[in-house]
Amino acid sequence: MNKITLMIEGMSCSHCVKAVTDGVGELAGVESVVVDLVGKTAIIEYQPEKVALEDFKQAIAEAGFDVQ
Ligand SMILES: [Cu+2]
Repeated sequence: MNKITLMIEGMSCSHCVKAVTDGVGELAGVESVVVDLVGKTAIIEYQPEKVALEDFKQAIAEAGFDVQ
């Protein structure tokens, strides 16, 4: 299991947090997602053989936000 912290720009409310959490959370191999609206972070625990940084970036972009 790996753990990564991403910086996310553009989240402004709990709906944004939910969009990011759901978008990343539905990826195969993701064990947990904790999004901090104030800190602008997402802490993701994942199985590195199944999913990678590019997948997180894509899912977050599809939710409408940028990874720094
Ligand atoms: Cu929002």
